[in-house]
Amino acid sequence: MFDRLTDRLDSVFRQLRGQGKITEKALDESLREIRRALLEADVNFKVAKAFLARVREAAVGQQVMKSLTPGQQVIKIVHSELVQLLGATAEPVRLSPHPPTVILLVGLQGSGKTTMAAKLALHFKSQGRLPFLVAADTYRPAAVDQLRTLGADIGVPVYGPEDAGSTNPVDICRDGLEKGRVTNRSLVLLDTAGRLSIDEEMMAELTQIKQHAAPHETLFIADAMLGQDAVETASRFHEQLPFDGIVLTKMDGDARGGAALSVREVTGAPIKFIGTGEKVDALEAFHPERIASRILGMGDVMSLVEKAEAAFDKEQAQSMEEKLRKQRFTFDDFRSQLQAVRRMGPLDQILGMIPGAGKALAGQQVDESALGQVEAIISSMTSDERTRPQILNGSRRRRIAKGSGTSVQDVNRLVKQFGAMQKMMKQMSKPSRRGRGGPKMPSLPVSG
Ligand SMILES: Nc1nc2c(ncn2[C@@H]2O[C@H](COP(=O)(O)OP(=O)(O)OP(=O)(O)O)[C@@H](O)[C@H]2O)c(=O)[nH]1
Ligand SMILES: [Mg+2]
Repeated sequence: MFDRLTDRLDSVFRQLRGQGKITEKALDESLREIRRALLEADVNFKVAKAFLARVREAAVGQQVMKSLTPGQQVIKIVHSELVQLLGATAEPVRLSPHPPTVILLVGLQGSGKTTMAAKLALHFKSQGRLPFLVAADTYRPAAVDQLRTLGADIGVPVYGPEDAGSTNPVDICRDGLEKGRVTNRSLVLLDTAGRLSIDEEMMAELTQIKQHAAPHETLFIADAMLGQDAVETASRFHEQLPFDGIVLTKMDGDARGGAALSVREVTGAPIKFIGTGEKVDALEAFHPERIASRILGMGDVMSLVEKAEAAFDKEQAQSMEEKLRKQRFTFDDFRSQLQAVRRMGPLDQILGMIPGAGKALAGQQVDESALGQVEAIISSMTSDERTRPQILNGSRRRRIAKGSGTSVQDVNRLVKQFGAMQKMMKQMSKPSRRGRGGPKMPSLPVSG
């Protein structure tokens, strides 16, 4: 997502960076280029225009900061205006102090409501909450089964009518909410039926559900691949049935990102989450600052850090760092890091967030099962072997291979790789070397 826009802006900025002094003419030339890049990214015309007016005003009125070149200042302004455009600060779903929090999902047919209901359920479940899914889609015969299957996959209970055809959605929501309450669920997600376009029947149905279920949050689910059409629909929908937030799905298929860049300004409603794939864990909380940095090519370091923090506990991370510095990294440490990395989610997604890594790894398969093998080998070692790998002679290696269901070659390879890794870590812990061959990061924009 945003790939093309990032490339275009990058070339504008490269020119700007090189200039010691910027004339108004040069500034306008750059702004024209940025405008073209935005329109190419399918950003709403009015939104692009207003955005550039704000950038221009800020740039012209700006005092010359000694620490920054004029080009860098413009980049910084574009970054902070981009953050504003995307909503300034992250607005998470507000959870009710009196559970269950009720969340209503609405949107057009095929926008990804049912998938998103499951994604959100998994998201909240992993935060230790007790989600409950309610299938209030009586429009499509298989809708209830679809949600049941997803619920079973993620281990979240689902309420649905026995006979969807003859039950009305308002009653389903009422019964589902009741079921959620008596079973002490802390969060109830109501999945509703979509239509091909905004029609009276759907709006009447949703308005009724909203009145009766009194949700704490109503989320509008929009397919980002539809670009400006999605923005237009969101805006019309919002006028008839006000919602609290927007969730953009299929961001993985939207290389341009126009919907994400326009929908906040057009509707006034915040984007709360984005869906980035068909799988139930392909969900990201929406952070304007991070998305802006991602668009400007800085990679989504913050999202990565957050995922890592959720997976590693802080103390563990600190003691690991200590060990790295003292070069006492063992197979035990290796194994627990491996486990933590796997908790972060699918590997290819994690790698995609590292600046520069996305492109470098494009098209390469990341083999998750190999990690399982590595874990098995390490688990077959004695604790002495894990702390002092140098004692791993031939007969020990044969025993380990047998115990882990692998071959001696597999064990040899791992021991060799581990040795190489220790060496690399030794180098990384020397500050003078850090970052030399690492991902390139522009010196600007700075945060704030
Ligand atoms: N690539 C991609 N596909 C998605 C994403 N979210 C949903 N989909 C796919 O989009 C299709 C429609 O998703 P659903 O969740 O069934 O959409 P819905 O809004 O519930 O559809 P109706 O109930 O018919 O209105 C499915 O094939 C999903 O797998 C996403 O973030 N990325
Ligand atoms: Mg559905």
